[in-house]
Amino acid sequence: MTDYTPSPEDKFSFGLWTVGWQGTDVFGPSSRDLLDPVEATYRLAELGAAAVTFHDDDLLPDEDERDAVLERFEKALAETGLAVEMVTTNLFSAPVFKEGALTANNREVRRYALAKVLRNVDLAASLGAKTFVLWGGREGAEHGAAKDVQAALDRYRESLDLLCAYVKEQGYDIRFALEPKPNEPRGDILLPTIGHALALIAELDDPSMVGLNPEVGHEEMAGLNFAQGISQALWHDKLFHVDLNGQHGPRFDQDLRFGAGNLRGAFWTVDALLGAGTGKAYDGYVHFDFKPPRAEAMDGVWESARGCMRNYLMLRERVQAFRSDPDVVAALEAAEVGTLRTPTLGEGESLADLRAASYDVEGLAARSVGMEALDQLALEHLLGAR
Ligand SMILES: [Mn+2]
Repeated sequence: MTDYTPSPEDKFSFGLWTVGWQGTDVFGPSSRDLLDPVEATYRLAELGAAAVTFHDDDLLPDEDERDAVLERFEKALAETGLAVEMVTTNLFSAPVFKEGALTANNREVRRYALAKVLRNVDLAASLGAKTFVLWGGREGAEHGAAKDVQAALDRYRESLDLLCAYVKEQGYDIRFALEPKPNEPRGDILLPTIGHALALIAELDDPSMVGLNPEVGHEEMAGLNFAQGISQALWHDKLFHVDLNGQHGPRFDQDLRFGAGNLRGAFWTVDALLGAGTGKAYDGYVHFDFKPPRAEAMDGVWESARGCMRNYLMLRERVQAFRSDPDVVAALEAAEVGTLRTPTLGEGESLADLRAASYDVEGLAARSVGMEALDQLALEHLLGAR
C-alpha cells in the first residue's frame, strides 16, 4: 500500500488545455480566468506529472508572441524536467474550420489546414515529442448529401500519406495517432470509433507510422467498451497513445476526471493497459484528457488533476492485487480463460479430423463457465473488500 503520490516513473501526462479549460460551454461564457500554460507546466510538475502535451493554439494563440512564449515554455521544461511527449494541432476552433479541415469541401481550407499541421509537426520535432495526435472534430457532417464520405476518406488518406512522407523526409522520430470520436462538435464525425480508424490506417502508404489515441469518453459515448477497444488496438500494435478520462454512458462528452463516471470500466481499462494478465501491455505515457467541471474554481481544477493520477494509481494497485490473488488465478482456470490461447485446430490435425471428432454437445451446453464467480472477485478487489 502506498500513499498514491504520483512520481515521474508513473509517466503521467496532461494536456495544457485540460487544467487550462476556462469552462466556456454552449450555454455560457468562461467561469475561470485564463491560466498561463507556462504556469500550468510548473504546477503539473509539482503534482507529479512527467510530461505535458498541447494543441498549437493552447500554447501559442498569439503569433506576435510566439518566440517569447516558446522561450518561457522551454525554460519551464528545463527547470521542471517535464517532457513534451505529444503535440496536436487545433483544426476545430477557428471559424475557418467550421466545415472541416483536412476533409473540408473547400480546397483552400484543406490546404491551409495541412500547412498548419506541417508547421506544428516541425514544432513537435523541435520539442522532442514522439507522438503527434490528429483529432478531426470538425471532419464530419450534420446532413446527408452535403458530405461525400468516400471523397472525404480519400482526402483524409491523402493528408496522412503526405504527413508521413514529410516526417520521413525530415528524419523526424514522430508517429501519428488518430483520435476517434462519434459526434461533438459535428453531428456525425468521420472515423467515429477505434474500429473505423484502424480500418483507415490499413489503407495508408505506410500503416506502421499511424496508430491510435483512443479516449475513454469518446468510445463510451458510442456505447462501446473502452477496455475491449484498446485491447484490440494493442493486438494490432496500434495503441500509440491514450486519453484517459471519465464518462457516464452515451450522453454529451463529459470529460470527467479519470475514475469518475464508469468506475468499473476504468478498472478494466487499467487492466487492459497493463496487458490484462498475459497480453501485450501499453508502454506509453498515461495521458489525461479531461475537463475540470465548469462549477469549480482553481482549487477544484488542481484537485481534479490530482484525482486523475491518484485514481489511476489506486486502480493499478487494485488490478495488480486482482491479477495476483490465488483465488483469481483459480477462478480464471475454472473459467477456462487461458484455454482460449490454444489454437482451435490441433497441430498436424486436418479439418476432416475436426469434423469427424465426436462432441458431447449436451455436456458442453450444461458446463459451468464460472464467470460470475470471477467477476465477483474483480468487484471485491475494486471495492477494497480483498
Ligand atoms: Mn472528450
